[in-house]
Amino acid sequence: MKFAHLSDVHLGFQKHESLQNIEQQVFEKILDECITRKVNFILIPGDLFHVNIPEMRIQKFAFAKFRQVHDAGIPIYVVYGSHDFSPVSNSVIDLLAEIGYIRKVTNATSHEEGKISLKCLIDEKTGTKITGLSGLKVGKDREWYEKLDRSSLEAEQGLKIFLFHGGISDMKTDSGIDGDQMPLSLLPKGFSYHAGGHMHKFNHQSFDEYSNVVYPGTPFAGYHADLEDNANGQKRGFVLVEFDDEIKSVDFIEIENTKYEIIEVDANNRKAESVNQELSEKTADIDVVNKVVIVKIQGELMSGKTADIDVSIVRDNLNDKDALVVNVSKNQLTSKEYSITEAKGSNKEEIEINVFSENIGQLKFDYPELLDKSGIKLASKLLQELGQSKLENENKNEYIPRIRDSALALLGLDDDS
Ligand SMILES: [Mn+2]
Repeated sequence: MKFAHLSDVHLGFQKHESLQNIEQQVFEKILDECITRKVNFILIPGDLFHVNIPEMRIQKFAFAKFRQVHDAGIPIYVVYGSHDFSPVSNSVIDLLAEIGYIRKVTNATSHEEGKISLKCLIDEKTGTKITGLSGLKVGKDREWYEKLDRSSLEAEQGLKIFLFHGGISDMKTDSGIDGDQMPLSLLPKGFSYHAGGHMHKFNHQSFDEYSNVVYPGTPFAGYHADLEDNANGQKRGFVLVEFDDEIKSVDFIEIENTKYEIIEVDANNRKAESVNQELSEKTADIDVVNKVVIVKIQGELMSGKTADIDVSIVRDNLNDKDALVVNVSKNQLTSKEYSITEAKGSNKEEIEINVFSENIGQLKFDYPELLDKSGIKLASKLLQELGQSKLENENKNEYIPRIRDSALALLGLDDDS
C-alpha cells in the first residue's frame, strides 16, 4: 500500500501567466502521478491555495483536477494551512470538502477543563488512522497544541498519521528560521508518520517516538524566494510512502518544473557604472530561451543611487532573447551616498512626511519645486495618489491610465509629453 504527501502548492500565488501555467502543470503532474501509481490516499497538510478565496478560474482548475482524483477513488485528507484558512470566512477548502472531493481530518472537541481532544478518522480501504490540526494564523495553533489531549491519541493502536502545518524548532533546516516554530514535543508521540506543511523545502527527519517527521516542501514556489532556491538547484516534488502495518519507505519524487538562469552581481564598494557594465556583460551571451531568469544585485554601492543601476536595459535585453520571465531583485542593494533614513511618527501620514523631511536634503535637482518644503508636499501627495488601489470592477486598462494621469497632473506634466 502507498500514500502520497504534498503541501504548500499555493495555487493562485503566481500572477505572471507563464509562471501560473507552471504552477498548475506541476500540480496536475503530481496528481496524475498519484493516479498512475495507484496510491491509496493523498495527504495535503495546508497551503493548498495561496488565499482562502482564490480567483474563480483557479478554483475551476482545481475542482476539475480534484474531480479526476475523486473519480479514481483516491481519498484526499487535508488540514488548513496559514494561507488558505480564514478566521472570519469560508475557504475554498470548505467547498471542496462539502462536495466530497477532499476530507478535513480535524475532528476536535473542547472540554470544560480546557482540554481539546481529537478523534482519528479511519481510511476505509487501508484502515489507517488519520488526524491532525490546522495551521491557523498568528500563533493561535500553538494554543490548540498546548491544550491538546495527547495521551488519548498516543493510546490509539495501529498505523497512525498526524497532519500539521507549522515549523518545528527541533528540525534542522538549511533555510533561515521561519517565524514562530514550536517544539516537537507538542505533537503527539507514537505516530508512524507526521505529515508536515509550511516549510517550503523537502525535509525528512527521525526522532525518538517521532520516526518520520516529513515536509515535502512546495512543488514549485509559494514565495518569491522559492524561485531563487529553484534557480540554485532546489529539487521540487512530493513524497511517496510505502507501508503495510508500518512505514516501509519514504521517497521524495522529483517533479521538474522549468529551467532557470541566475545572474548575481556583487555591488559592494563599487560605482554604479561598473555594476551596470558587469550586468550587461553577464547577460550578453547567455542562453535564456524559455528560462526563468533571476537577476540579483546586492551590496552597498560606493557612490551613486541604487536607481542608477539600470535594470530596465538588462530586462529588455533578456526579454528580447525570449526569456520566459525575468525577475530582478535589488532588495539587498544599498548605497553609501544615498540611503533612506528611518523616521518615526504617530500615524502613517506623519511617518511618511517625516521620512521625506529626513531624506530630502540628500537630493540635488535643478528643479526647486522638488526640494525642501514643496518637495516634501509633492512627494507625499504623489505617494498617496500612487497608493490608490483598483476600484471594484475596474479593469487594468482603466486603472493604470487613471493613476498615471492623476500622478502626471500632480507633477504638472502633460499626458501627451
Ligand atoms: Mn506555505
